[in-house]
Amino acid sequence: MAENVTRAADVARKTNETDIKLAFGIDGSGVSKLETDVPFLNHMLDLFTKHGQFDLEVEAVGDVDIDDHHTVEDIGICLGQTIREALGDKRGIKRYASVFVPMDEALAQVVIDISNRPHFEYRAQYPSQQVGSFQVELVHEFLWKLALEARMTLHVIVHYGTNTHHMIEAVFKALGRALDEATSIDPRVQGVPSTKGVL
Ligand SMILES: [Mn+2]
Repeated sequence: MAENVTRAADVARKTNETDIKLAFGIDGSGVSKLETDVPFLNHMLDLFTKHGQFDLEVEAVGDVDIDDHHTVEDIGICLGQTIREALGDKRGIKRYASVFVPMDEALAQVVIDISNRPHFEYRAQYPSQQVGSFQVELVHEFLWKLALEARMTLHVIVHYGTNTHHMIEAVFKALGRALDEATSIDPRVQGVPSTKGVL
């Protein structure tokens, strides 16, 4: 990998619905600073950051008086944008990763290809549609926008589980570990890992 390059990016995004500042570092130390009005998302982003050994700072104000939808969606957009920007020309990265993570009775799998082709597949059946005040359908919204903006192929499968909180937690831990592996530098990789020569 390019010598002494810090793979990090930040973004500020303001709309009529949300106002978000987000900073993401790939080669971090697992530390997050999260100020959003969606506590369950804070919990998930904290796990993602810790298990991916990233750095993540989020300051988000949104129209949560309506519901959490716009805030969750727009944080997904911002995180995806910073992942893409931080990766730069993707020189030397492993590109692929497939990671299983259990959380007690739940098992999640996340498969990533940092492909420059946005694609999202999601197989998950949760026993409940609400965790605390958080709408479970927003997990789909977050992950899909993340994959779209990071321009990666993302497959998320929750194989089984009985506790919805555990199941989603396993997804975010697996996402952290998979993204960490796919973005990691393999010294054997010369240039960009594609027979096309570009990603
Ligand atoms: Mn938890």
